[in-house]
Amino acid sequence: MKRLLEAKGLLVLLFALLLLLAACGSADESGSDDEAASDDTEQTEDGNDTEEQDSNDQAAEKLVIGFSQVGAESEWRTANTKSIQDAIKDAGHELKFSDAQQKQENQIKAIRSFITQKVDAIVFSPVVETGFETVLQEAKDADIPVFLVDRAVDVDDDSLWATFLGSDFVEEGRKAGNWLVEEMTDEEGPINIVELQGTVGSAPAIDRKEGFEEIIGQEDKFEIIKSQTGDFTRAKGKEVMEAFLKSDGDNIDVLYAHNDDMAIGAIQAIEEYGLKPAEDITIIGVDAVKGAFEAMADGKMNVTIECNPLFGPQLVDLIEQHFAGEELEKRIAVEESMYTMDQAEELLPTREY
Ligand code: GYE
Repeated sequence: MKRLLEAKGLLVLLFALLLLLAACGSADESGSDDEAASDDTEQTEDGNDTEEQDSNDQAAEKLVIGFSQVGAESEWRTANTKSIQDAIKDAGHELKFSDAQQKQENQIKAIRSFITQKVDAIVFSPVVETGFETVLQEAKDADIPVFLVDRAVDVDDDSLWATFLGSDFVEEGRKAGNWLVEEMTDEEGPINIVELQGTVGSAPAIDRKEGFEEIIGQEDKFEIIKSQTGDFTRAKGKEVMEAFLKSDGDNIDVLYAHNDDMAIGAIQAIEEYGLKPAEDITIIGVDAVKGAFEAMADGKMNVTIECNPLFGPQLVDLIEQHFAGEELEKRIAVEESMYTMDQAEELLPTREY
C-alpha cells in the first residue's frame, strides 16, 4: 500500500512538473501589450504549434493574422486586446501583434510591415478616423483583406475593408444624453456640463460627443461650459478635470467623460478639490469597465454606458467566414446596455471586464 502511495506521489509530482513547464512555455509566448509598433517589437503568437492542437484544428485553414491595435490606454483596451489575442490563438491561427501606443504613424508602419510579411489578413483598430486611405489601398493591392474593429475610418471607398465590427458610438452618446435628461427632469437650468473628450480625431470621441449633444441640445437648460480631450487615460482625465475645477469650481453640475478611465481620474481630482463626486457633480462615463462598477458601488459615479470589448470570438468567426468565401455585411454592430449606481454592487462580481 505504502509503495503504491509513493508511486502515486511520484506521478503527481511528475504531472505538476509537466504543468509548470507548459506554463513557462506559454508565458514566454505572450508578449506585453505596451511595446512599440516597430518590426522588432511585433510579437508572433502561434497557437498551433503542438500536435494536439493540430488534431483539434480539423479542416480549418490556418491563417496568419496581423493585428494593429490602438494602444493600452484604458481598461477597455486591455480587455479588447486579450479577447482578440485569445480568440485568434484558440482558433489555431498565427497572430502578429503590434501596439501603436496611440500613434497613427506607428499603425501605418505596422500595416506596411504586415503587407511585406504577406500575412493572410489584417485586423486594424484605427487610432483616428482620417489619413489611412493610402495604406488601406496598399493592403488591397496586395490582396490582403482588412478587418476594421472597434473604430471606423472616415474613407469613402468601402471596398478598402472587408467589414467593420464595432459599437455604435453615436448611440452611446445618445444613451448618456437621455439618461441625463431623465435624471434632471425636475431640475431647473442652467445645468453646467464639463466634457472630457477621448483622443482627438478618434471615432469614439467624435461620435460620443455628437450623440450626446444631439439629445441635450433639445433642452435649453443644458450647457457644455468646458470640453477638452483627456486622451482616454486616467492621468489625463485627472489633469484636465483639475483645470476645469480651477476655472469653474463650484459651477460644475455634471461631468460627461467619453470613457470610464477618464471619469475615474476626474473623480480623484474632484475629491482632492474637496467636492463629493456623484453628489456635488453628477458623473457619466462610457465603457462599463470593472473600475466604473467599483466607483459606482462606492457611491462615486452615477452611470456608465456599456461598450463591449469582448468581440474576439465574433471577429474570428467573421475572418473564417470571409476565407470560406462568404459575403460579409460591411457594418456589424456589437450589442450593449447601460448600468446605474444602484445595480453596481449586484453586478460587479459577474463583470467580465
Ligand atoms: O471607449 C476607450 C478606449 O475605441 C471604444 O477606446 C474604444 C475606446 C474606449 O480607449 O476606453
